[in-house]
This record gives sequence, C-alpha cells and structure tokens, in this order.
Amino acid sequence: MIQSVLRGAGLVAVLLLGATPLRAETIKVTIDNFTFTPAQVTVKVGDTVTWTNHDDIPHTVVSAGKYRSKALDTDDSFSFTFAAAGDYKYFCSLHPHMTGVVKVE
Ligand SMILES: [Cu+2]
Repeated sequence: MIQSVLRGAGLVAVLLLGATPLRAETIKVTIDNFTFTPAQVTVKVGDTVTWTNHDDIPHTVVSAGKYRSKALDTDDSFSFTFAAAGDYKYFCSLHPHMTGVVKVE
C-alpha cells in the first residue's frame, strides 16, 4: 500500500518535470547565396542558434561584443546559446552587407 503511494508520487513528479516549459531548443539558420535564412529569429533565453554555411565560399557570424565565429567553410556550423534577453544583431565580417538578428525573449 505505502509502496504504491510512493510510486504514484514519483509518477506525478515525472509528469510535472515533463510539463516544464523551460525546455531549451536549437534553432537553425542557414547561409545560402550570401543570405542568412531566416534573417530574423525569435528564441527564448537558454535556446541555442546554430548557423550552417551552405555556400561554397567562407562566411562568418559576428555579433559585436557578443560572439564571433571562425570562418565557416562549406557545411561548417557555429552555435551560440543565448543566456540573456535582447536583440542580437549580427553580420558576416567577410561580407558586411549580410546581416541578421536574433531576438531573445
Ligand atoms: Cu559572408
């Protein structure tokens, strides 16, 4: 009897943890033809954005004072986890007309 009550309590705890909305996600941004796609993403604090370069020339992902990737060759990726809310504008340091923004809320 006591054992089944304990088991029930454990099950409830698992269900509550499973329902926690603070589950970090990974959002993908691709680089195709000198363009970040999508150019704007909205994520939650704790989420990670991964950029992958599909062009056959190198690109970078740079957000001044926040993060800076190395030159990404074809199919290379760069990831950054956003720990604080805000708008993170970024660009490619090799082609500064390539821009994007990550909105973290
Ligand atoms: Cu570039």
